[in-house]
This record gives sequence, structure tokens and C-alpha cells, in this order.
Amino acid sequence: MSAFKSDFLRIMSERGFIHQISDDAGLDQLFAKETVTAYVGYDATATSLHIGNLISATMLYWLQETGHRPIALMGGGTSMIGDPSFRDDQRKLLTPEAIATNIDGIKRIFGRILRFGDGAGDAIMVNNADWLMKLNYVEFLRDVGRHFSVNRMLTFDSVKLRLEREQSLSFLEFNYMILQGYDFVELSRRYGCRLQMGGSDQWGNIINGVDLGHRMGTPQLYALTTPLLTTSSGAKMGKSAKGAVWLNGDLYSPYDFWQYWRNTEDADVTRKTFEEGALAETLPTVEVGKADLQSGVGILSLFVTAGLAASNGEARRHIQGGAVRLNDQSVSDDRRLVTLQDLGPEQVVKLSLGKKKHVLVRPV
Ligand code: 383
Repeated sequence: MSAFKSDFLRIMSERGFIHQISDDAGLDQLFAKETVTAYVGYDATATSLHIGNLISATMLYWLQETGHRPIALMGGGTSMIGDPSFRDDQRKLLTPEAIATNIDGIKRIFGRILRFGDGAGDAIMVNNADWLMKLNYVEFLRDVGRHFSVNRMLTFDSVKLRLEREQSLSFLEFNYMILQGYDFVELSRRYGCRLQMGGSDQWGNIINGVDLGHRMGTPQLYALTTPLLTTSSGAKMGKSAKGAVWLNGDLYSPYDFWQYWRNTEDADVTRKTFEEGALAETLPTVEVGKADLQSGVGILSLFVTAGLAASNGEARRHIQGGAVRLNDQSVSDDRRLVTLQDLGPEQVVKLSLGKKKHVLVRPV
């Protein structure tokens, strides 16, 4: 299904972990040539993680399995503020004591997923309180704050929900993305970290770090997000009759955990089969000359041929809006050439517009 060279990205792509990557070719190159240090951050909002955090934690597991170095970042500092991304209300402020207790609970989970230590392939656990809590306000504004455009910050989807509903977004919360951006730069400086991963709700925060790194002179940084865990109706998954589905066994027993998955509705798990399994029988197909695909067809004109856009301009706007995927991977380059190399195991290329419109391209 994927054309990735590196083990890590190939496995992630085959298993459906990839939603968006900031520069997929560049990142693939990096993974293929060196040991990469990458991180995921977890705020200390409860004494345990829940199944919504499981995808990102599993990515850290695969990162280590494929010979790279994971960092599990505990958000001891960022939890003092609370991530406003995609929330329509302000979070309750957590006390420093609650944050410390929660971090202890969350740490226990990672001991079972990752191998920690001082060796080259060992995972690292850090707490951003170590650098965030001692920042000097004026210095920070001058060194870091000056690189952020408020105009641009206001355009991120993550805060739009609040702004559009004219609900208040406090200045405290508005600063969150700057702190998460700064973490990425700090981890790059301290540990040579090059990649930040997270759910698609974290895209804006992660991209802020990528841009900040560029302005502050780090090596190029990368962003990778996963789809969020949702039910077939699009609702976030993770609530059961017993409340949130926690990963710590003392909060949610292994028996209940098994039952939760066992009782999951068919419609919530069969979508994959429809979309990827019997591809050819279920989706509309257009035929394109093999010779054309051999030399490469531009993604814009292919979208027009497939009937997914009326013109190249419209196709370009879809790409700019982040709605275009090729073989389930998001496309950001409107000059991307589609070639025979993009054919999946079923000898077709899958084009998608948004979540619901898919067309298969078959070489003839
Ligand atoms: C803090 C500091 C960083 C980098 C990340 C963070 C936390 C981040 C956040 N993440 C969520 C959380 O903590 O709020 N701002 O519950 C969740 N993650 C992961 C994944 C997810 C996200 O921990 O999509 C689900 O689990 O990214 O909602 O420097």
C-alpha cells in the first residue's frame, strides 16, 4: 500500500496509523538513514491514560521496535495551563499536587510499553516542567514569543471552535501552543529529537514547533499525526457505561477492558474492510493508460479525470485545504506525480477527497 522505504513508516502506513506528515519523503529518508529520536507528549489530566492515548503510545512502541529512540514526554509544565485544542470549554485548572500524582500513574503505563534506560535504543521519559517552570517571562517573549504571529495562531482549527462560537479563549490557554512548540525545540536541543507525533487534534501544536525550530536554527523538524479513534458516526471513542476506558488496571479492570472491545459495534470496526479490503468491488474505478502512469500523471489532472474535481484549480484548492489523500495518505504537494510505483497490492491507486469520496485508478 505504501512506497515508504523505512521500516517505521512502512509499518505505520500498513497499519493505518498515518493521518498527516509534514514532509513524508524527507522523513522517510531520515528514518532510512539514521536512528531517529521522536516524541509524543501526554498531559497529566488524570491518574491514567485512556484508550484515546493508546494509538500514539503504540507508535512509540513501534518506533523502538524498528530501532529508533522514543521519548515519552510528561506534560508537567503544560498541564499547569491545559490544551484548549478542539475543546469548547475551558479545562479546570489542575493543582501542582494533582499533576504530580497523575504523572506517577501515567508513568507506570509506559513501563509496560517501552524499554527505558541509558543505552542507544532505550526510551527516555522527560517532564517539560524541567524547563517550562523556570522560564523568565520577558526573556521568553523576546526569544520565542517574537517568532509567533497572532494572526496565524488565530487561523488554527484547534482554537477556531472557541472563536467561532464566540466563547472565551483565555490568554493563558492561548499560550499553550507556544509552550508545546517550544518543547519541541528544547527536545531537539537536548536529545536531537527530530519528530513529534500525536493525534490529528495535535497538528497545529506540532506544526508550531516545526516552524519555531526553523526560526530558531534547529535541524529540520517533522510532524506526524494519527487519525483519532472514533466510532463509525465520528464520535470520539473511549466512553463506556463505566465511564472512560482507562489503561491502568486498577481503574478499569482487564476483564472490563476486554469486554469493551468485544462489545464494540460491527459498524465501528468493519469500515476498514470496506475501504481497504475488497477495494475493487466497492469503489468506483477509472482507467488510465499504463504508459501515462509509467511517466507519471500530475495529481491535479488525475483528480479531474477521476471526477473528484471539475478543474485543476479546484483540485489544488482541495489539496491546500488538506482534503486530498493518495492511498490513504494525505497529499500536500500539488505537483505530486502519480506513477506505477503508487499501485497497491490490488494493482490500483486509491484517490480520496475528504472522508467519503473515493475513486480507484486502474492502469490499462
Ligand atoms: C504537551 C506538551 C508537548 C507535547 C504534547 C503535549 C500534550 C498535548 C495533548 N495531548 C493529549 C493528551 O495529553 O493534549 N497537548 O491527552 C493526547 N495525547 C495523545 C495524542 C492525542 C492527544 O496525549 O491525540 C491522544 O493521545 O496526541 O489528544 O510538548
